[in-house]
Amino acid sequence: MENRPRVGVVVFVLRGKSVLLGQRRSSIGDSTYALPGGHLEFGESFEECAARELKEETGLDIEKIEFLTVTNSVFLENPKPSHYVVIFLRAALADPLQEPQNLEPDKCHGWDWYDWNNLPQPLFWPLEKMVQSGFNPFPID
Ligand code: 8DG
Ligand code: MG
Ligand code: MG
Repeated sequence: MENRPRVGVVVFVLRGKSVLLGQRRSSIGDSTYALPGGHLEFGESFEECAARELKEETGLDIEKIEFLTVTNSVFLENPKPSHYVVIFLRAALADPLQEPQNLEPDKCHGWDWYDWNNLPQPLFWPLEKMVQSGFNPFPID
């Protein structure tokens, strides 16, 4: 396949002061903690993509999906370099009591909630970069 930038859509699922993260199993960012998400499909809105990827990866249902920011990242660490424009959204659980399942165990070691002020290490580097820059996905109240 021709090497062109692809579009990723990822979502901060917010629950109280926590966010949902999973430890990746991938040639990109292997074993680092990252947000749920994946590739934008033809004809999809960002919100549809976030809800679909989250459902496929964790079984969770979300609502109040909102745009936060966009990044432009080149990944040189795997054998074939890749380049992603990534849309970051946030959302709330449709049912606050619903717990994530690891529905793609070949791609993730497991999902869990992590306090924003006590995030696990190592974070996937694009996420680490955002945190280091002071980015915060929570609404100001
Ligand atoms: P799909 O086949 O299900 O569509 O894709 P996926 O296997 O779920 O893709 P992914 O790797 O989870 O996400 C696509 C790309 O988005 C990933 O390779 C790099 C980029 N990306 C970031 N930050 C994050 C993040 O925090 N989480 C995820 N999942 N991807 C991210 O730049
Ligand atoms: Mg996926
Ligand atoms: Mg994914």
